[in-house]
Amino acid sequence: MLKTLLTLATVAGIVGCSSDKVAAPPPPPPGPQATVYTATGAIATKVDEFRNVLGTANGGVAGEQATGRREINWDGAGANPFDNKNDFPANFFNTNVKAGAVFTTSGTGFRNDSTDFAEINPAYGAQFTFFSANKIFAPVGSNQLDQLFEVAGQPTPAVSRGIGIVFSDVDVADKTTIQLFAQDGSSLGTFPAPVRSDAAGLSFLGVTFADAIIARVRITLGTGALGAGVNDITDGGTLDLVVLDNLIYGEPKKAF
Ligand SMILES: [Ca+2]
Ligand SMILES: [Ca+2]
Repeated sequence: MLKTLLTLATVAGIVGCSSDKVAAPPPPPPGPQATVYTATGAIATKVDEFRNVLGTANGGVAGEQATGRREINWDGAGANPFDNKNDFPANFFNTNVKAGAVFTTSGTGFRNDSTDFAEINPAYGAQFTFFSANKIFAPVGSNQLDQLFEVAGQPTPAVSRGIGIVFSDVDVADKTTIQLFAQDGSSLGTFPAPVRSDAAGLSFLGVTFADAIIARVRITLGTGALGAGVNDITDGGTLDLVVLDNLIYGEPKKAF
């Protein structure tokens, strides 16, 4: 009798579970579809392809343009007074040059460098290289920075449809990334830069959307910050050090 009761209880339990079964919630609606461009080694062809996807170069023309792209290569003479120091102005590329980009970092500043950062650590001269001659860029005291968009020449928040970045010396997979955020702060995805495939060590990662929806770009460079006593993982150190060169982005459009 006891066995029968247990059996019935078991069956009842199974039936109970079955009747309590709740349909799985529907998957969240898909986010905006990203198109990703990557290259390593000889990256110039892919960089040009990305430029062409975004359209005409708008340089430092003030005011929102209907179409096209902006590009920061860090190499202009206007930046010379700030080069090879640790206080490159965060808003240089929307005040001195009206290109609609401003930067923030949890570190102590930014450095535009014409020596491959060899003045920070002589070993870096052999570690990093430029894509566009001859300056490259990194935050100081951090390996992370954010790029925000503004209407060119105005302190007006803006959004962009795409961002592409040239990196120097990506050695570890999935650590150097671009994370994109919409105007409401929601993530549009995190995209890894490809590991370098040759000694020159350049990598390219670009992401576009159909519409201008990117309000913030979080750039994470390898696994640690540059420093006098900090060597790259390929040079006796424990961190993957990475810096960046060209930033290419869709025309910043006033955010509403
Ligand atoms: Ca450059
Ligand atoms: Ca590295």
